[in-house]
Amino acid sequence: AMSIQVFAQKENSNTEPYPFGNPVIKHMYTADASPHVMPDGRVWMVTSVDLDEGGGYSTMHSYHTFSSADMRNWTDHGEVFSIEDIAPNENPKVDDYALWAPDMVYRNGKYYLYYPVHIRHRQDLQDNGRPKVTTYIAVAVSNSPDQKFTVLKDKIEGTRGIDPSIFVDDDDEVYLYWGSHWVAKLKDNMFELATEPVKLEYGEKNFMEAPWMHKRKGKYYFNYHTKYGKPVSKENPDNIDREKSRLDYSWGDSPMGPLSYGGILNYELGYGVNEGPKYMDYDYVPWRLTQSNHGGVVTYHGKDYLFYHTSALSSWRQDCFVEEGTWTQRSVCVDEIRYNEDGSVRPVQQTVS
Ligand code: FUB
Repeated sequence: AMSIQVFAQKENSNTEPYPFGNPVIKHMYTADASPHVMPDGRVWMVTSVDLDEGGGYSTMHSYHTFSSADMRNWTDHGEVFSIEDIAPNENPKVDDYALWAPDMVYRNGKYYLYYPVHIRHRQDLQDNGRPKVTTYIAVAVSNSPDQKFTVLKDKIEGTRGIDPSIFVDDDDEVYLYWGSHWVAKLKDNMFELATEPVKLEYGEKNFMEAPWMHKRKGKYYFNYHTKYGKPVSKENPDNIDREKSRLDYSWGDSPMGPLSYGGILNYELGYGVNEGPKYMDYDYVPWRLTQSNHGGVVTYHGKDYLFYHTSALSSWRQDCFVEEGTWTQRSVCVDEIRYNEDGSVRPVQQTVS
């Protein structure tokens, strides 16, 4: 059985001791968790799947769903969708399909799985010699979140980009977010835009990907993966990217903006905000490098939980920390979000336990 070594932390902005057992999924690699409370009263998440052996983003070919009633113990409901479901007859020598960050929501008796279609056209090259890439959002449907989904609409017209996420407001309006902070309302049929897409104004210029909206006490919180940081190179292992896995948030009074910048939502394991090493002895923390992140927030029994991912598990297993494999051998983690009196967010430090 796999287990993760525990490194004691001196202090932490989250709950103590770490109640979630991060990463929460240890028998396989998962990323891009999208959590929602479903009618059975459990939290369900759909996740991307990274291969055991890694291999890069083009090897992401399926989604799993998981459910939990305590955020720590998760049931794996297995594969609910795969590349076979969208491109059964494709000749892989022509196009490469990949399944990146999805979302799954319940609506009017059915479950809807939003996924980005990501196609690399091997024979249609850009000027730089690399294959052209096409991306857009599509949706599949199922009667149950642990059953196979079938394609409902193979392209949602008006979308271009990756990372779809759904937010249902208290007035029952449904919003789809995707790509570079695009947002539009969805029609009742869940596969057509009801409004023209708009670029959400969020008060900063550090958006990279992974838009997600949640609401608390009438305020809208929009979180995203930032583009701060430098690349890590094998040749220069000291050139460590301190903020590659950082999530920020912006907030305001409308799900379509405008919003203003709020601050950091999630920062890398072991780092204090803007202060460099703080809690740990870095000679002994091999998993500090997380090459990506992707946030999802769910409110459950009155508390808000942030889902994110790290490379803690794969780094530990490989006993290495500048290994490209870990870029796509990621693991979903959960921590509670705490707020200040004025509603601003206390940054959540990534944990492992
Ligand atoms: O997991 C594949 C891609 O990496 C996602 O779509 C992005 O958000 C990033 O997590």
